[in-house]
Amino acid sequence: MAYEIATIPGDGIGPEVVDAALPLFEEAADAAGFGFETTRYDWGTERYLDDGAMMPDDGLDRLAESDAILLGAVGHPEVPDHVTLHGLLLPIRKGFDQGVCKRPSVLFDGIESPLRGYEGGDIDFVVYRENTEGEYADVGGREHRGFGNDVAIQSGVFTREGTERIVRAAFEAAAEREGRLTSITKSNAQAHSMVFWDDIVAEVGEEYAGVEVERLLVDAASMDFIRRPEEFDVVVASNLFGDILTDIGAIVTGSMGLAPSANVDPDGDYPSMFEPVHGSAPDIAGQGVANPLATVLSGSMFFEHLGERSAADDLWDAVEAQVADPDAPRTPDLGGDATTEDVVSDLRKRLRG
Ligand code: GGG
Repeated sequence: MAYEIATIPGDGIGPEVVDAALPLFEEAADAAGFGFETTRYDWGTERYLDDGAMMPDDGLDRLAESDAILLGAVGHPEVPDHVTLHGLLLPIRKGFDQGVCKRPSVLFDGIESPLRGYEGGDIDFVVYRENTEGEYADVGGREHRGFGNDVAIQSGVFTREGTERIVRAAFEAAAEREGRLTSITKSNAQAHSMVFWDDIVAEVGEEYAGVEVERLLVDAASMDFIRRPEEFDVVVASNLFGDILTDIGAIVTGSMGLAPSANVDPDGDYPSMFEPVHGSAPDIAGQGVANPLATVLSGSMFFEHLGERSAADDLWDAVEAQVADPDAPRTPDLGGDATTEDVVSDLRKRLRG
């Protein structure tokens, strides 16, 4: 069996972490007895600056041939972020109906949380983020530009189908994990969309009697991700809230450089996409010190998604063992002075056992 993996290294440190992680994926696949081919798409802001588009018109058609997509990062200091995001990342998430975004936050042994008194294993939750609509819907516009009375309108879009599928995916995950689900909204202020969300959580929840449901407003949740992160198990949130909260989840578990993610089409009609949560980090791009671990863990998530459990576990376990080892190399985001390549060489040895 050979899978076809599309890679989009993208901008900034994206190519560094993707190039670092791919040989490790090969090690894990070899050991598990399967192969994969990669097709690299050099789409991103350099292309935009040359040709005026982040990806070609038939970009999605080309990606559709693959079994999964590995994305590095999107964002460039010379181009506004809404241009780069809407030119590459969001069209893939929306065009491939990747409505379920999974973002685990795990405090590994050996990693120091900025929160006092937390040790490895104390924090372990996963955020289910709605991923194709909500506050990220491209609905709105600007009028009267150039006049003093200009106006901007941006609407959120919450469909029953989109909300139900993320809520159901989160309930399923909670039923398999610790049986606790936290739904995060701002229903007190957004009395249409977010009360609709609450209604759907209540409806779907009737099918999951064993799952205990907690509801939090996003302001309280932001506080509680810091005050009591150990109490969360599965969290479900809208697109924007999920994006913001997972940065908090990443930092309380040590670093953005350790946070992986999966953008999944639950129906399997299109390839799902896997990416580190971090962005392009232009401040450290080109220095060879980007932390590749979030990308390696994202690779573990895509192997798991493809049903290759052994390769997925090998990658995850190798990262866990590395960060638990006080003598192992660490990149500067984890307090060390190692390079990306140092981390990869060490992981390669661990994968070879
Ligand atoms: N690793 C992908 C990346 O560059 N993410 C940066 C970002 O701003 N993403 C926005 C989002 O996930 O909604």
